[in-house]
Amino acid sequence: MAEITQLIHQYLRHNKKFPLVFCPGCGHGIVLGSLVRSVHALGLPKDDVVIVAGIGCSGRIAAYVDFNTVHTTHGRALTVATGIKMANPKLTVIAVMGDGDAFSIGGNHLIHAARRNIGVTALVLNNFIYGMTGGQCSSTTPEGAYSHTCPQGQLESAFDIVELTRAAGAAGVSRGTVYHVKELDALMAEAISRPGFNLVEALTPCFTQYGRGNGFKSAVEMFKWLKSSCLPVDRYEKLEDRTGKLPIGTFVRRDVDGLETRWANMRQALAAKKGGAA
Ligand SMILES: Cc1ncc(C[n+]2csc(CCOP(=O)(O)OP(=O)(O)O)c2C)c(N)n1
Ligand code: SF4
Repeated sequence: MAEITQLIHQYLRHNKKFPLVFCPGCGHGIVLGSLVRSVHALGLPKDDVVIVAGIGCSGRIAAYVDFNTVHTTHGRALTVATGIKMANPKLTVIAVMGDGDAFSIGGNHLIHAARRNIGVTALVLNNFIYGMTGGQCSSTTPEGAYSHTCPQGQLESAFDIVELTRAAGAAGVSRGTVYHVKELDALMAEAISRPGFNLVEALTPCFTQYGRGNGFKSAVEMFKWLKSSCLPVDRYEKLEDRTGKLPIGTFVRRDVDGLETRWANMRQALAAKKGGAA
């Protein structure tokens, strides 16, 4: 308890209104906690950390944490994060986005950030829906699920975030949940530490806009669903019947230099050729 109080005082902005703006039972606050604990565990000075958030309930996280923060426009967090990392590679840059932000309106930026392997950590809060704007379907809404824009059930298939990002070339790809908090903390710390583009998908319940319309009786039931359906990837792979199950853990670990490093190396090589400084 004393440790939690210390983290609250050290990392949260005291002039912000608490409790958080999130609905009761929303998982986003748990992801906020995970973000703070992972930065703390890595011993990163607060002034060296930049949180770049998009627009959405998830983007509100940036308002509460006492790092350098930028609240950008919907779908563009990764473009701003890319610019910051290229301008000052020493900074730890973390882009916080919802599934709509990262994979719908911002999907193009995400695949190119992964392809370029810019040294940014993408933290995607996947609640399968547009939470902030009232429950429209996103590109991760499961086929058949209810949303206000597909009341008869989603006809489109959902992106598999892990496979999409892996195919695009990211250095690291992992998935955790807000039920498995300790594991999520560790996935975050690992992703922040690895050079190149690293994505962490955090499954987080939105009872208000998603659960209510999809047969869950409460937010608690959604947490129970995460508990019963998600399991470590090594155990998942041994299952004969994987119906209704989802693997969590790290799926991709690639040894690459971030774009910012390759850029600096290129400049140095050019300068050496010309006999001047980079
Ligand atoms: C360019 C632009 N298009 C649309 C919107 C409206 N808008 C704001 S948040 C949002 C969706 C948020 O959903 P998601 O990114 O999944 O985050 P969540 O609220 O679920 O955390 C939309 C469509 C906007 N602010 N800007
Ligand atoms: S609408 Fe959903 S995502 Fe937004 S705060 Fe409420 S529960 Fe969380």
